[in-house]
Amino acid sequence: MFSRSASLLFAILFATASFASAGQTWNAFDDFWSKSANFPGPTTPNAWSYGSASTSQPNGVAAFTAFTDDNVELEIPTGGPLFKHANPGAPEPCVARANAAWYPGAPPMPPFLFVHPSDTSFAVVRWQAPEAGTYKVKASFLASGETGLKSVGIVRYKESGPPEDLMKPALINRQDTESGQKDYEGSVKLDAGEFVAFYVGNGGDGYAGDAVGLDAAIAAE
Ligand SMILES: [Ca+2]
Repeated sequence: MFSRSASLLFAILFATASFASAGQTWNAFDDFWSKSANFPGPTTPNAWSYGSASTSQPNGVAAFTAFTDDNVELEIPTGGPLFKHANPGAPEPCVARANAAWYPGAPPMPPFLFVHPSDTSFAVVRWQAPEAGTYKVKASFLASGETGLKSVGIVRYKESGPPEDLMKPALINRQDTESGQKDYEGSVKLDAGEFVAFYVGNGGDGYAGDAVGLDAAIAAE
């Protein structure tokens, strides 16, 4: 039987390991980092990153620019309006951590990240494979239902290498929708350092009603 301290040490070693063990999971909501000193911190540091990409790219990932702290929010205030901005005047695009209680009628579980693009950029939540392997990717995009189209999609890609190797077939090609939920579940073989990017755009109809909830988790198989 582990002592409490031994269990804690094991947990720390497991959390900081740079290799992927079968069954290891990465959850975008649980691992969300924040500028807030009160936030307990991600369970797997640096696994996820948050940023923007130009809408001139077909799948919105080729020119990823990491967000500054101003573009991430720790928590959406409970009881806030339905999928409105994290804070009035908050920078966009942005990503925030939202509670299920955030809006009326929200599914009780799981919690979602609030993902909001700008008029000119996708908002991107991405995860980088620590080593080559097969990973199970499970994600749901929940469109806000506000009037106006939004784009959602999932791509896998590399940031450098031969052009034909940079963008692999998308897990979900860009889809423009006004409401409803889009789910994905599948296993993908990834090279070390390859990204799986979940993105939200403005749907091609400009800036209106573009907020989307994202639940994303990845597990090593
Ligand atoms: Ca729109």
